[in-house]
Amino acid sequence: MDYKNILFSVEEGVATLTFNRPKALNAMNSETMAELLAAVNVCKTDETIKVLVLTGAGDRAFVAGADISEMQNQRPQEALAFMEMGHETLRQMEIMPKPVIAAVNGFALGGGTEISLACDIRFASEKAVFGQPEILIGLIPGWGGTQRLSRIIGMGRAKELILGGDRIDARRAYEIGLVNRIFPAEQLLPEALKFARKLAAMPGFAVKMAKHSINFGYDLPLDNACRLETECCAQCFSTDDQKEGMKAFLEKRKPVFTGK
Ligand code: CO8
Repeated sequence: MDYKNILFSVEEGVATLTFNRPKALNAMNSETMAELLAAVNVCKTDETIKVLVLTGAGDRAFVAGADISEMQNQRPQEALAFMEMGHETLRQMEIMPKPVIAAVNGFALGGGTEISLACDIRFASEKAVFGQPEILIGLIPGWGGTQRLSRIIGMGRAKELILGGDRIDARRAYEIGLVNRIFPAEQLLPEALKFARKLAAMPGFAVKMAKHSINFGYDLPLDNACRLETECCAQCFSTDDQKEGMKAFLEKRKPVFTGK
């Protein structure tokens, strides 16, 4: 697929997807959402891709939300279709059997915060700004914000952000557990890529099982969730990488993983 609104490249097992509509602060229109879904599908099926990193073009924004100019005149059915498309894309990305890192380099508002919430790990630049300002334009979050935000930062804090519509800076986002780490702006992408390369070198099946167990165990009763973990962990014992990892440990050498 030829992309118009994103840049997509792959190096050393790491795919980098850059939202590339800087004049609109990388606002997500339906065309960009379709491109994100297409790129997620490439990441899922291309065996050379081990990790996906998302970031925004320019120095101002990750994604400043869903495109308000596109949404302005939508009728409820059109808005519903746009929302469903966003939900489908973000869920596909969230459950993809490979890690996804958001490198949030500026405004991540509304749909921008929601995209980051569907990533496994959020790194932010000191300039990053998060928020769910939908209430200020007569909406509520429509791409998972009311659900994923409360699961990540807790219900009380999620309600404060969603009902109040305030923006928060990277420091506050870190304090409330919305972002994993903060970096000076120029170090954000290099650090995100460094961490991505580290994950790319991990035993791929174990990475897949860890993500699966966390994602699908989270909403289960504890006994069922622990059973799921047990099954995922047991499956790792069928891989060459498990044998190599344990053998290397006992031989006091670095393991050589093959992804099998
Ligand atoms: N959509 C469309 N265009 C945008 C958006 C956006 N979300 N954000 C910024 N832009 C555009 C501006 O219109 C402007 O364009 P132009 O130069 O042509 O006038 C350009 O980007 C630069 O923006 P500003 O001039 O406003 O720059 P400032 O530095 O003054 O302000 C802000 C930056 C604070 C980021 C400001 O642009 C802003 O508040 N943007 C909107 C943020 C927002 O409300 N986001 C949430 C949108 S709703 C949403 O995401 C819901 C998602 C799921 C629901 C789906 C329902 C169908």
